Amino acid sequence: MAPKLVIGNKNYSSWSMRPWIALRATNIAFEEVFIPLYTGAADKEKILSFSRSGKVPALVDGDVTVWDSLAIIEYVAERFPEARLWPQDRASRAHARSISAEMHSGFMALRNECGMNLHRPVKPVALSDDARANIARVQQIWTECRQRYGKAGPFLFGAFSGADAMYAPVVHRFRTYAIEVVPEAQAYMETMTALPAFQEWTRAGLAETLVIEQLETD
Ligand SMILES: N[C@@H](CCC(=O)N[C@@H](CS)C(=O)NCC(=O)O)C(=O)O
Repeated sequence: MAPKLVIGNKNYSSWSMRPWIALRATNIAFEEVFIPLYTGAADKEKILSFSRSGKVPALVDGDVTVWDSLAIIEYVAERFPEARLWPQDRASRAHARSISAEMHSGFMALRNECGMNLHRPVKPVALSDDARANIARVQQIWTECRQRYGKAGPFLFGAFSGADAMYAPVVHRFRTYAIEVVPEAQAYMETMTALPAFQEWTRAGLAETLVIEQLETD
């Protein structure tokens, strides 16, 4: 039986987007379970019925439940090795895991000030120094990856990997908040934007009509 991926609203849920893109871009069959976020106790109970963390995403694969985006990507990489979600070379794999963990545990200012919201009209926002530093660091990560692995393909490590999935929502954030980026970052954003899985998520997010007031930003 195909695993179930429990996700929130595609317009807003950047954590849901990461494992969803990892699965879809590598053609792994899965069933999607959508639970709207921040709608009240009933939907929260539904999330809790899948994951006691009370958060999405969660992946249910038979009697195994994995929650938290990066843990899901790691599980999927192990469960479906043919998907090659991490680079084959050990050093490159260590690099991919490092930048994925860095994304998972950091970039708080960018996250807080530029929340993912696909519907938001494209326009700049006043940013704190911390958010600017986060933006510079993301571009440094992307540029370094492209310089080191660019010959092998257009993604961060040449072929699509879990690291691209972890940074996918940032591509939306940079676009929506009209962040000026260096040419290497621009080229990488174009690669991600052209990825069919990225486009499918985006179309579905834009088709959603549910507005979550607390996630709406200027
Ligand atoms: N560290 C978690 C973060 C998960 C998270 O914060 N999910 C948000 C949606 S993007 C959520 O479930 N919020 C619902 C709630 O807190 O009730 C991960 O990587 O998956």
